[in-house]
Amino acid sequence: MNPWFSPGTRVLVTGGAGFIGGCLVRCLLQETEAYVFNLDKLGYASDCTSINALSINDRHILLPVNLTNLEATKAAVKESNPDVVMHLAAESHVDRSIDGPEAFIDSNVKGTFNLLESVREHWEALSQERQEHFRFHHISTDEVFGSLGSQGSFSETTAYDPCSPYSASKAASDHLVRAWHRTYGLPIVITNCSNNYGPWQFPEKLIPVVILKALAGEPIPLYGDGENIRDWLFVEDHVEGLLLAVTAGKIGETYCIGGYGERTNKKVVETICTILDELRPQEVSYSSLITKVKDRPGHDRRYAINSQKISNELGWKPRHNFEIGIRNTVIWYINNLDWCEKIGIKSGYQGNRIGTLD
Ligand code: NAD
Ligand code: TDX
Repeated sequence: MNPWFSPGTRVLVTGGAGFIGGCLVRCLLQETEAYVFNLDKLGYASDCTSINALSINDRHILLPVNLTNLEATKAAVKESNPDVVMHLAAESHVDRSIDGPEAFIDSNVKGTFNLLESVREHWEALSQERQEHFRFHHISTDEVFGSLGSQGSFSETTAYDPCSPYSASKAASDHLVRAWHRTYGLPIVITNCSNNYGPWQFPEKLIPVVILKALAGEPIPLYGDGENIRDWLFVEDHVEGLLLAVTAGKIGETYCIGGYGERTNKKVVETICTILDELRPQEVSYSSLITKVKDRPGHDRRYAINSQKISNELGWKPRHNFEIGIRNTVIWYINNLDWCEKIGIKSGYQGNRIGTLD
């Protein structure tokens, strides 16, 4: 681990009760001696089971705060008195953004604005030495760049062209963060990452949906023709990239993080079915459950990331290839069906199709 997170460093993570934030918090607690302040509104996708289960979690301080509340956000920043802010909190599911875009504007745009203003106030009052080491790291997505044709890939210089309310709200938040650097001098770093997968992902995203539908013997929904392409990255590899970017990245710069894992959705779903056929054999292959359903409105065709900048400048590369990562993920879900059931009940989400405009 980079020595920048020296013992006692105060890291404010927003969205640390979510899928990627949770992985980051666990990594910080296990591999550094930093204090981790976890600001999260504890929404439908939040869960701290994985953090609470760690043997070392006394440096984890949960701050149940909604970023849409400016006063509460200011108080949380004051209480955590951070050396580093890693901002992951966001409404994150494209299908939900189609049904209810306002929540995405509130959390992702207004929430980021409130956080930036609270952090700017904090940063301006720091001693010169702490100011010099301070970083605000904004965690974003490749979806801000829109949709690719069959060739090419996104990089740090790709023009923004978001298509969904979710990606438009993330694009807006990227612009705000960059503006707070250019106008007020806030020392920021931005990362834009491709699709993550792994343990503890809320079961509304493609990979857990497929595993759980298959195990329940229910139709596995494949949107449209199933030929849309995503660039899959194991969540721990993303977290390693985040830690490199925040500790060694250049102020004001953007780093794209991708998995070198381009697959059509059809291929991803078939791969999961093949693994399940081996681990939980049934008379008929799970692939017989794959069902083409109505397409997502505004469905981006293809994402792919060129990660050369973070590889060349910071030495990042993913450690898990898709075959290993997806197998471990399927095994994790098989062994944690009780968690899936609990979070389904707690959130009120039972795997029904959303975001069709019907
Ligand atoms: P997630 O939905 O699992 O977790 C997000 C967390 O943020 C939740 O715990 C939620 O309660 C919290 N949150 C949302 N709005 C908030 C608010 N107003 N105030 C406080 N907390 C709030 O999402 P994730 O998949 O872990 O994604 C984390 C971040 O990474 C997001 O910013 C997302 O845009 C970005 N990202 C995700 C992926 C991916 O594939 N999942 C890829 C690239 C980037
Ligand atoms: O049941 C499904 N069937 C299906 O075919 C679901 C849930 C999805 N899909 C398709 C839609 C996408 O082409 O699979 C692909 C992946 O879908 P999601 O898991 O919803 O992810 P995506 O829309 O690509 O966005 C994800 O990656 C970028 C995250 O949700 C975002 O938070 C991140 O920014």
